[in-house]
Amino acid sequence: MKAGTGAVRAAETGPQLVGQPTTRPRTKMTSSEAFVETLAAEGITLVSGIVGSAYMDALDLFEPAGIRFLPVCHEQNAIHMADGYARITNRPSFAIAQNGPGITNFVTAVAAAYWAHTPMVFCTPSAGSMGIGLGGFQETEQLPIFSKITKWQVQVNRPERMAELLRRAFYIAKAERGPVQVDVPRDYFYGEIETEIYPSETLQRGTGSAEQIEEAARALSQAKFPAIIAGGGVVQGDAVAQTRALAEYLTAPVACSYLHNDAFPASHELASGPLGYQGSKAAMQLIAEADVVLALGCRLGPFGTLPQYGIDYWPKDAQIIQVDADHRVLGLTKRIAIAIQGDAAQTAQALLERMRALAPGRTRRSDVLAKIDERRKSWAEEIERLSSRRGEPISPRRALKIISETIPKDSVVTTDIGNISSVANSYLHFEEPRRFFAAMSFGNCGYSYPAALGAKLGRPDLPVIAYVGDGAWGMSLAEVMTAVREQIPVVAIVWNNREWGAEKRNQIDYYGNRFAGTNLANPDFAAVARAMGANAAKVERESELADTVRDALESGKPSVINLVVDSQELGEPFRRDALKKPVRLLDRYKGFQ
Ligand SMILES: Cc1ncc(C[n+]2csc(CCOP(=O)(O)OP(=O)(O)O)c2C)c(N)n1
Ligand SMILES: [Mg+2]
Repeated sequence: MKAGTGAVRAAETGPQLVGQPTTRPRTKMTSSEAFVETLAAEGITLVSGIVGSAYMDALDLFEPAGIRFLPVCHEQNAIHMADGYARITNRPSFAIAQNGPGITNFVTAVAAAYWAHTPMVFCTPSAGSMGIGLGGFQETEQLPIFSKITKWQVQVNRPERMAELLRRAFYIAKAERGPVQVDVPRDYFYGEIETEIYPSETLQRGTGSAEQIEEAARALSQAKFPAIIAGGGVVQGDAVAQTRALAEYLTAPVACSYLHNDAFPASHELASGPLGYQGSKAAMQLIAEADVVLALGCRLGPFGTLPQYGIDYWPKDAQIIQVDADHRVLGLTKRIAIAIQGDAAQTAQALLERMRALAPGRTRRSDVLAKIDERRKSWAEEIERLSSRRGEPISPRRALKIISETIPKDSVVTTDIGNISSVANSYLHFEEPRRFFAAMSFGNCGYSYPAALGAKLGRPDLPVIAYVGDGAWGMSLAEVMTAVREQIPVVAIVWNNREWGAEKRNQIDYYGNRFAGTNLANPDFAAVARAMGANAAKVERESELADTVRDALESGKPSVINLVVDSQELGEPFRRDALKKPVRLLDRYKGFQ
């Protein structure tokens, strides 16, 4: 092994310029060696994918370079796994597959990672440079496919540039937080080159201008009822402490943006819960009253700020201060009074310092604390009432409540797209950031299990639980074989309501109970999982649920719980905003109103 490689394999805080493996000055090596050396220099110790001849020369060097190759059953899941891994470690991850079909299998998951702002680099080996355009075997143009779902794309146009372009990809994945594609004509994994190996830089972001901080600090200080929305940027930017200090200074309620329930400690007296679908009514009521809203590390996504429970809570007359690392999301969906491109932690800190200078002796506002407490209690009581129905089959809400009370406080939960996974938003509370990984706004079924596998690989010390609907489970269950082979002890809870429930709800509300394509006929998922070598149980009675979940977590084995729930208790349609009552003009469809 070369001097320097093998050091700092599992960097905790992301690639650093000091202490990482480097090979300087320019040294003779093969381009496959440059490839794995660059990955090692970036702190990559795990690569997910499916084996393929296209990159076999580099693959052969993964192990000696200190990289674990994690083979999956479908390439989509390699990217979801990399997504979960990057989100939990807060470091960029890496995936690779065979040119052509292996790469097109990546697409859905890359789109999901793009909208989840997940930093990752994925390598797409492509047709050999002398065969491009001939349609020889496993060829398709691989750059246009990903052009709208990547932060940057590059094709290694000469083997000599392997290290340089791969390093650049990592820089952009971190700086712009999203997937970056490195396409490598497969013959460029071969050949002797001279190159240097060193890690990419990590961008440090600031706080916007001094004038903006002054203006925002004044607006917040003078507000009658300031409120804060903590978004994904608070999680990714390690800004919880600064957000909390700012909120405490202001006595401002803090809502988490949609599916970022881990952006603020749920037990804190100022926490009001998550916004968005099946979010907290308390959070919505409190935001509705605000005259100044600080949206911190938050793009104010349109779906996450839609009216819910019939409450159009967005405060239209409030002054909105939006802070985000990505200038492109500023003012995108809402009218903003002060738009700051900045790091969430540093900006929160700067705002607090400036406000303290303006008004050092600000007192805690007991009226606000009492209001938050009252709203939170009333929402908690409503959830309690909604979750009170006992009997078999178990009601999904009852099960959601029992499970959330059973799993250890520091658990990581991933959720899928589906009715029950989405209703889970009302039940999942977190004290620490990077504990909740939902499918985010690309909204693809099939996210949560592979993402949970990646999360567990990133933080083996934490319990990791995936919530998956039975429909979505059909897209993911093959990966139980991966979990068993690679010993990844994630607990999957499969919500078995024998239907694609979220879509069925639309048929109930809009399509006269005509259930085209929404009924499922499932095998016993526990028996299937057991046949794959996993620990598994079928749960039909409420009395068995908590113990089964506890046993699965304690087993230390990949586990699948086939949780049979009733199909009556479905939430609001997910997309009431986008559906219309059917209109039929042709006679033969008249009955389908
Ligand atoms: C890849 C993909 N295909 C289809 C959809 C449309 N879709 C949204 S929710 C849903 C139903 C999910 O059913 P299930 O996983 O059983 O969960 P449930 O709603 O029953 O809780 C479907 C099909 C989607 N979001 N993603
Ligand atoms: Mg279902």
